[in-house]
Amino acid sequence: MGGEGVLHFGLGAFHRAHQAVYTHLAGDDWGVCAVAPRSAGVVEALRAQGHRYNVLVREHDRAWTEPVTAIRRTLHAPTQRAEVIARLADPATRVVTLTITEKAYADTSHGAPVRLLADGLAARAAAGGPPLAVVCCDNLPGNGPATRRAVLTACDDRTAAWVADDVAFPATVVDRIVPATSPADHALAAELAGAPDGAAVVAEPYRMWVLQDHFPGGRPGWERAGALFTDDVARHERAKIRVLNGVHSALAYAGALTGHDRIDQALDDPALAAFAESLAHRDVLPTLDPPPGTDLGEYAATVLRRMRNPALGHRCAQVAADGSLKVPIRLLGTVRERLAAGAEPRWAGLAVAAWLRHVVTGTADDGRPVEVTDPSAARLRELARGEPARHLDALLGADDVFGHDLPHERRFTDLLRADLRAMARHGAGELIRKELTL
Ligand code: CS2
Repeated sequence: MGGEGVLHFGLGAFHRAHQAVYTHLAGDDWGVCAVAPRSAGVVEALRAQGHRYNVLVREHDRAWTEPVTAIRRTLHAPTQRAEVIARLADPATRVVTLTITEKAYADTSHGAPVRLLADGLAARAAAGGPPLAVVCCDNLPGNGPATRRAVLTACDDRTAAWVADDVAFPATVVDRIVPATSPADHALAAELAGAPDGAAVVAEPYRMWVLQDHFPGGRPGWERAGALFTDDVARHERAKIRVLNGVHSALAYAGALTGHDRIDQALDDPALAAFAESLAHRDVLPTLDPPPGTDLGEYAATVLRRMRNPALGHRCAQVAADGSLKVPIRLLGTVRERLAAGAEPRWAGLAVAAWLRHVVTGTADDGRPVEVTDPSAARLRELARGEPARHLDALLGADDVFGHDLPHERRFTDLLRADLRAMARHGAGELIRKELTL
């Protein structure tokens, strides 16, 4: 094959431990040209070692490295914009994958990945290029259509017409826990691989990828690496986003507020573990329709077991980041469906309250500051400035988060009000202990 075939946007750890691994293991001719939208660090590290790097797989006291050679070329978008556009227009590029984070899909400013993609597709359309697939590998619900909408919004009319006919946006679900690589991980990877590796990433052994098989320009044989192709992506997606990501976010906020640095440490706290179990089993699972052959109870148990892996060192602060974008996707779907079923979303509500307390106060139960990274933190704090009794009403007015429906759901707003009041008085830990250790 000429060129690499796959063009990827977002050179973070997740791509290197997920899609690049699948392409590597597919064992065919396909390779990846990976574009870094902002920082040059990983590009430089990869180039310095011929684009070869290791995934350091860690689980409890077991650790090993797996070399990955699927990335064959890297581009740094801020300094190589023309090359990125040319790659998108190149007929040899037949699949585009994206890991650009939830918040990037609404950003069409100059230099943003979606803008780059739209400009590149304009060049491809103008050259009468062959069809291709654009695959969103971020945790967005309905990620195929959502990406299509984002791209079409950024395109001029002529390109939009071409995109509508010639670009496929298959739905996918991605899963692998890939925390930030720590200095200790780098040292261990170097020891196990026998050489320093500036681009090593750390991951759990588990990985999963479900995709809709809609690739008009062809694709790597990812099924040989264990990917599942199905037309029924939606059921897998809901289960993954609501169980894994929903519980992850809940533990990240509750964990940070109660003084835990890492997700596995939060789960070692019996009250927080009971909270995670209740959220999964009592609120989330009743909203799900199991994918064929899946036992959702077992799935939830596996998810919690994976999160207990202490070797990953996954920090609550990392999972907590960008809550204003993650919470609506991960928890509010569960809240809405529980309400529609006439049930009280007790545990999903508590998770939302923990998020609000985290982002608005930035303070743990013991008075210490917690790390808050969220593009909406300042706006939400501004909303919660006035009279304390009015804070929640003001926050519920953030319709990008709560929509126009949830502020009118008394059952939900009463829960939030009571939980926020209890947390302000006694701390999140005390509330969770009281609710879960009866
Ligand atoms: C995590 C995810 O950081 C986060 O928000 O919930 O990155 C999670 O580890 C992955 O989605 C697992 O597939």
